[in-house]
Amino acid sequence: MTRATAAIALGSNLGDREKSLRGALVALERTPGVVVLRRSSWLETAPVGGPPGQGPFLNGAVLLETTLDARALLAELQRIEAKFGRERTVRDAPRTLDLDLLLFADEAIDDPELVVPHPRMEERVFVLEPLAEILPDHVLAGCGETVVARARALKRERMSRLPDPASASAWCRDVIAAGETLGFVPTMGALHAGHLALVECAARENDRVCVSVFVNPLQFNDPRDLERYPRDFEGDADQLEAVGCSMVFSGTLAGFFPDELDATGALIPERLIDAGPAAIGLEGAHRPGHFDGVATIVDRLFDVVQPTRAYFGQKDYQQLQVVRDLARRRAGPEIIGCVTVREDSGLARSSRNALLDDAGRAAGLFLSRALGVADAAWRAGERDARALETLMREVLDGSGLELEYAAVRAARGWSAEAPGGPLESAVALVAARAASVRLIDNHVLGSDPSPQPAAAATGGSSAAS
Ligand code: PH2
Ligand code: MG
Ligand code: MG
Repeated sequence: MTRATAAIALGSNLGDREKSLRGALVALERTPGVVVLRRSSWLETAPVGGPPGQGPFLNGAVLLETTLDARALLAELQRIEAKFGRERTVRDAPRTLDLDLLLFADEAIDDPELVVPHPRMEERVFVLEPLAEILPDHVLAGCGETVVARARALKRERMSRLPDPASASAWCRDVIAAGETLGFVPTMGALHAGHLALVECAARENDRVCVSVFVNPLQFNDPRDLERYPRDFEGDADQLEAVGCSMVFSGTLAGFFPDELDATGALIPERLIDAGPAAIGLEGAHRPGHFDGVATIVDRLFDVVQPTRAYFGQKDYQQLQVVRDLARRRAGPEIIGCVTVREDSGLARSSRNALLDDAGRAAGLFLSRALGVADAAWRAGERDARALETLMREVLDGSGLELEYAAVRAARGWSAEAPGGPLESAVALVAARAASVRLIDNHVLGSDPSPQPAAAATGGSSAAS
């Protein structure tokens, strides 16, 4: 006798729904020629289609083995539906019990009264989500995806693309009012793997994720740098949608600061926020006003989004300290610093890397290499800041880079001041120009992963060859 495996969808949105589904399961188990192999949990789902005003469904799926053929099994399903008071009146009207044959062995049937595989199952989350529990790896004939993958893709919401802070603010308010947590990743666009890692982290830790894309003129010292900063909003948005972002928004300076611009369209100076002591020295010294511009826009973005948590890359180490101080002063949000994402070469991911030519890219590798040398010395016991800085400078000399600083600071209790005595925790920070492209990088000494790629860690001269 041939045995076929079949998958059945169960649904109910009338009467005692759970009793009907459980009863259907028992009736299936008692049907001669049918053995129930697996059942899903029952999932509450909103009604799709059908007359307005009907209540939510309880849906499930069952996998069974049968010696019946497909038509005989269908007749049994209809007998069980009738037993549980199913009436066939209006199409898709509320029903005490609906049993649909989804799959029958690998048969394709196209009769007036029976179509298998079920013709709409690949579009229906209320079918695929329970089915994913019992047949996750089954490949769907229409789309070629597995049941799990297809269910996940259908559940993923369309990402909202909003043009201004006002509409973003309304969207975020609805999310928070619904009791959901909201993760926020502020960016200047030109997104790379580093940004996407922040979004993925935010998506794991929050119900929803919102990203801003705004090239903030307040934080640029050099108008030429602002001018040529890479911009591609639609390209950025497509990447964000693929990693589970719920909403992306952009804006203009006037949109973020209505009524706070002067006649030339610049922000009135008294509106700038003082970034505080964390901004003194290093980046702050080389980019006057930069961190005030960062603090001002981040403070405004936090007002717009009101996030539960906000995510920043550790690549901008000093910025992370500035933002932590800002969030402390404002009493929120929670700030999460995420590990720097590097290319295989060791080069820290940055939007500005796109501006590097081949020579600049080769020179840029010396930054992570210098950090790697400091890291190795730290692991070997060196605790003197000066000595560590000297080691980094030796690597960077002759790199072709125009060095701005190679500094070691205490990692706990950040201060841009050079430390006095031996260090208990340390972060090494470097900034340099490759031709006109300014690059920065840093590493908390002794932390993993090391900034040096495995190949470069062995020999010191690989860069010159
Ligand atoms: N069944 C339908 C139409 N709409 N919606 C949900 N959530 N669950 C169902 O089982 C269902 C539906 C037609 O069979
Ligand atoms: Mg049906
Ligand atoms: Mg149905």
